[in-house]
Amino acid sequence: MHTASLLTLGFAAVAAAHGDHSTQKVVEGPLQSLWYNRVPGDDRGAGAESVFSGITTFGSLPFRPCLASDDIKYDVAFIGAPFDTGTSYRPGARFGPNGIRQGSRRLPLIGTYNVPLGTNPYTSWATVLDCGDIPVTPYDSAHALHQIEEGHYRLLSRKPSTGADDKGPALGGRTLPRIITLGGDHTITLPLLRSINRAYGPVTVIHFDSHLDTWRPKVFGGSPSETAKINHGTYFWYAAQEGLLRNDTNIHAGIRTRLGGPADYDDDGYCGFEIVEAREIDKIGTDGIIKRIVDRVGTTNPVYLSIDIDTLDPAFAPATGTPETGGWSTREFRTILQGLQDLNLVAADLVEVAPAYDTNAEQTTMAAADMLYEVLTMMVKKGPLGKPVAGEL
Ligand SMILES: [Mn+2]
Repeated sequence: MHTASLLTLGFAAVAAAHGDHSTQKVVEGPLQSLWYNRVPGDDRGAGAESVFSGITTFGSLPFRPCLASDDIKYDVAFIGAPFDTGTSYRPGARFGPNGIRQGSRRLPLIGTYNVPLGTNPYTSWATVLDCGDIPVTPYDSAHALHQIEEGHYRLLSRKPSTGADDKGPALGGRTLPRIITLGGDHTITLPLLRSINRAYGPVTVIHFDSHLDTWRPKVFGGSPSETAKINHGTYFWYAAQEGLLRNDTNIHAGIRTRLGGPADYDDDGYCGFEIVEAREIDKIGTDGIIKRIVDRVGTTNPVYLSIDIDTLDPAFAPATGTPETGGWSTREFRTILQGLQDLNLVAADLVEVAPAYDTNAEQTTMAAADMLYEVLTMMVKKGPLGKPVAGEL
């Protein structure tokens, strides 16, 4: 008798012994350790695969096709926006969502408890999912931005898993889930803020970047068309024009770009941002950077957090569209992010990861994943939003 037949007979015998006549497979026996290839300390649910096998999701979180069904509920959702037709130098950020997921594979190994923040974002109250990517055309930027806004709003506007029936004290608002978007070049933040605006009205923005991104369209090559005017250096100018930013509460941090001239800062003030230069860390340290941000944005305003991976020095994150030397280390940036744990973060993005320029050690995508792990942990530590929404919902 063949080995395969012996195995089949053995399997049937086990099923019969348990009186199980259903089609469900019996998960026991000598091969179980082969079917569930997990390492000790992996605290994800039963059935999870080892961190180096299976389909890649952010931090090995469960994948659900959230855009296909409003019945899928979550408290925090990761979604990709694979768009890079707004780049001015190196393209390739359309592969950012895929790259960040690959760089995040190791997150659950050993355990997911965040020591500095004292929270485990995987095993606390929140349902956290990877919802895949928004379908984005590479041929038509204007249409792509529309796709990103509508895809994001579809995820943002449904009831969360937890606290869905909690009513805010005013405006008939209700609790919303939080969305973390994997870019994509930085242009995507404009449609993401348009979606946020529909739910919350104008929000406070914390913008980590080496560049201002508030430039008037004329700065970028004469703007041959309306579509070309909206790109990864001008989107905040448009966001300000459209009233998406809450006045006098916004801040850039990590800035160290060259300028067309000092007048660029005038435009920036017009857009409602304060500026923390990257080099300020040498004088005021991470505590000083954190204080400047928290003093500016407050702890009650709904805050949108946008992280350009080029905030980090190219020594730590070389795989990005427009790298600038003189940036923070991954240690410094993680400490700064952890210092924002008391803020009212409603959504976030991490953009400009272009994996084709990375090292074989996945240096940039690993850094990006770790920054988002800090963001996820802060959101979970803060608890359900429980705030009224002032927009169309
Ligand atoms: Mn940038």
